[in-house]
Amino acid sequence: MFSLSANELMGLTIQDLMISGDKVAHVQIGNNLEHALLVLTKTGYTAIPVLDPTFTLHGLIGMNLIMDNIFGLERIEFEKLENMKVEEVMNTDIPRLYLHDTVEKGLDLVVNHPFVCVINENNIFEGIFTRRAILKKVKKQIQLANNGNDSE
Ligand code: 2BA
Repeated sequence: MFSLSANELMGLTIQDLMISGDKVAHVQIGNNLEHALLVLTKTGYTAIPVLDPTFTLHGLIGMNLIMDNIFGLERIEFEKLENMKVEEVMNTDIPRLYLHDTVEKGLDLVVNHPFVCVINENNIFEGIFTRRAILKKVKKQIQLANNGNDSE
């Protein structure tokens, strides 16, 4: 058996574990669905943030939203990819985290969301908090606790 110190983890803030904005793939307001599909396909991510030129966060766009919007009753309406803008289909009802929020709050949100966007008090995008980042940290803590117990 091992004892895992929750204090170590809970003392961290979102800023300590987030992926910074410059490393996050995104699309911009005004981009069409064709461009969004290209970015999603090339990066391999299923959903990414939608920002404007000032880096203000507006929503998320994902493969499922794009596909859902181009399926017509009788055929796939490929022309919509060029004609529709990301802001017409993006999801704006998304959770957000602030840089100084606790990891506990982030953990709560990533139970139901693969990642959560991190913003500052002016709604400017700072990065994302992902399931992977928190799982990596928990794994490290478990290994440390295990090693500690081995040497006792
Ligand atoms: P998904 O794209 O559905 O990816 C699910 C998981 O698959 C990721 O979990 C990661 O472990 C792996 N994965 C997918 N694409 C990858 C890639 N190109 N390189 C490395 N690993 C990849 P998380 O890392 O926890 O990410 C959760 C979600 O956060 C992703 O969901 C994606 O929507 C978003 N995301 C993560 N990193 C991103 C980035 N740099 N830019 C934009 N979005 C990102």
